[in-house]
Amino acid sequence: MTKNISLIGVPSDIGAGDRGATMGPEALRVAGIAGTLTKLGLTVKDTGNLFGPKNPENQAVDGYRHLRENVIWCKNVQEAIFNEISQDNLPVMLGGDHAMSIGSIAAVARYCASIKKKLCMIWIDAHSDFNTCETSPSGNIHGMPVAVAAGYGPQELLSIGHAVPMLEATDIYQIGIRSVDAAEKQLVMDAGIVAYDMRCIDEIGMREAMVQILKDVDEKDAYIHVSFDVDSLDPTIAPGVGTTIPGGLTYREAQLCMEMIHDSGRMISLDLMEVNPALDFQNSTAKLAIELTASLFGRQIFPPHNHNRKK
Ligand SMILES: [Mn+2]
Repeated sequence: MTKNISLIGVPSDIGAGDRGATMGPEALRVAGIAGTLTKLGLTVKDTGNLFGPKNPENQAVDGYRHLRENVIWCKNVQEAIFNEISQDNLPVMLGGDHAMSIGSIAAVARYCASIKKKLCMIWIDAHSDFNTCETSPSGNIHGMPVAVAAGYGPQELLSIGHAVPMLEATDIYQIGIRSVDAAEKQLVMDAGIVAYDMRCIDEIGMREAMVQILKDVDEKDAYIHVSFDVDSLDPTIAPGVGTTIPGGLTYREAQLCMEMIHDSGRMISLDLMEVNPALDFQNSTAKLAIELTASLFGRQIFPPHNHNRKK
């Protein structure tokens, strides 16, 4: 893994139902993301914020809210992230609503195609984000990015990628899922997404879930794009999101997930999404997101399995 991190602020709430994720990048900066990663021995460059259309707060048209504006934002994201990853930097997108991941996935998939490397994605979220205009009750595009990545969606969004699909549905691993719209559920299953929902995590535990996912990724010898929606976390520890759903990941479950992804050495890009300071309490959700990001980049209590040291 590269030691050079590029932070890319994407102050958009264009794809969300609630306003306020526009303030997410600044909340993550204020909570100290650059300093935290620097302390781990990484070189951190903050490239500033991208620009895009303002939120017109319109109603959905033909099943999509703000499709034109989303396309402009996601193209900007794609360009910026491709530029960073091509220079061997590890891009960290500071979101911003989760629709912006259409741009980051497009960039990373394009990069992996250019170096002939397989790409898998770990999608940590309360939601599958696998809606289409037919299944979405709201038309909010932040409920659609996984579908678009897997090849389901309007041409305007699909064409942001280098190919359709950007990556195979069977190379997408979801963790923390507990809210899926009725028609969306069928699509997720038909597409072949590997979804570790909350019941599954209850039953087998985060460790076993991650062992299974990372073994699969190992066998594919793939790089990993991590897309982390803070609404995957339980709302009692992460209140600053637009779509709080009870029964989410605990602090330790989330930490273990991140620690194990780090140990795989396969992560090449990261999205930190949906932090909404307007709904937060004393920036606690941004601070928590940074604690988890530190684990993703190698912060450890002790080296793994240090508890065996006396044997
Ligand atoms: Mn999401």
